[in-house]
Amino acid sequence: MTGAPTRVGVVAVIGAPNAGKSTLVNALVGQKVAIVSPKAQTTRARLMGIGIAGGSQMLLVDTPGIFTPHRRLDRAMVKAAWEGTEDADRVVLVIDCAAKVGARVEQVIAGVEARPEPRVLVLNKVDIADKEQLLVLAARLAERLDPERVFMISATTGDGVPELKAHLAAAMPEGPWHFPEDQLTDATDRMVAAELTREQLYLQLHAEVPYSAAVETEKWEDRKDGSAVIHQQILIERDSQKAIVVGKGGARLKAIGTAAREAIAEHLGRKVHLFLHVKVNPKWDEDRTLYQDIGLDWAD
Ligand SMILES: Nc1nc2c(ncn2[C@@H]2O[C@H](COP(=O)(O)OP(=O)(O)O)[C@@H](O)[C@H]2O)c(=O)[nH]1
Ligand SMILES: [Mg+2]
Repeated sequence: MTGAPTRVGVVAVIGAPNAGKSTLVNALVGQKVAIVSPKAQTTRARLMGIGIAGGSQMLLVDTPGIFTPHRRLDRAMVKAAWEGTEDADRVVLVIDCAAKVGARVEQVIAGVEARPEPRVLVLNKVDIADKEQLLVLAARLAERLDPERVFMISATTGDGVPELKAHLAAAMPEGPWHFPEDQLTDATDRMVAAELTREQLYLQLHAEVPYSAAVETEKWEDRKDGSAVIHQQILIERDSQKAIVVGKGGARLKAIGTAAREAIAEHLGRKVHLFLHVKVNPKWDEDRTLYQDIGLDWAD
């Protein structure tokens, strides 16, 4: 190494639900740390992914989307999203440029506009966007937000991501790294394991069921043979949802368990035995301890 200084800083990734924030955080980390689904509001808590480039360690805060909150859980999510941007060294505003700029996106833009942190504008999903529309949108938003830079990227194909990453790395203040080089996230394995199972609920269940579900890792045993035995509880609000989660002859729960087990094993790099239990608790949205488990503050 030369005597170049190390850098460390916080990058807050903010945007409307489904803009591609979690996909972008994973792309900047270079490995999957945040769960992703086509359904809006998959991300619930603030999660930090850690990206490294050119002597810089970037603490990437993946936030829940900004939207109009209704339930207590929704309020906690939106609060966590804005709090995630406080004192960030850079705020990355992610806009889905293939979608219409509707009221939800407007809400985020107005919120970012009012904040003092330096910002970078990211127009995501260029792989499916109309090029002309993209340029018009870029010009309009750049004028309004006066960002430090505008990037047009695809978080899924990786197009434009290295340029964005290099820019953010250079923008971080000098300082010693906060985490060991091989650490990719601040979430514990228990939390990531619960998130990976929750991701399967979003991918495999329809309609409202995943939104009214939570996953908790209840028990974790590391075996001598190197494998992990993990018990998780899937909390849902109604009996009728239990039938959906379990499926005919238990087929759906089995498929959820198989896919989640594979994802958790890949994350941990070792064999996993996963046991899922479905529990109906109409009031889990009002359970304070669960908020801690999923990394959210209780929002009154
Ligand atoms: N075509 C395309 N889809 C993307 C891109 N980035 C994200 N997505 C998809 O958009 C959906 C929402 O992504 P996600 O990262 O969960 O969005 P978040 O809610 O902002 O965290 C998922 O289905 C992603 O696969 C992109 O660059 N191009
Ligand atoms: Mg997300």
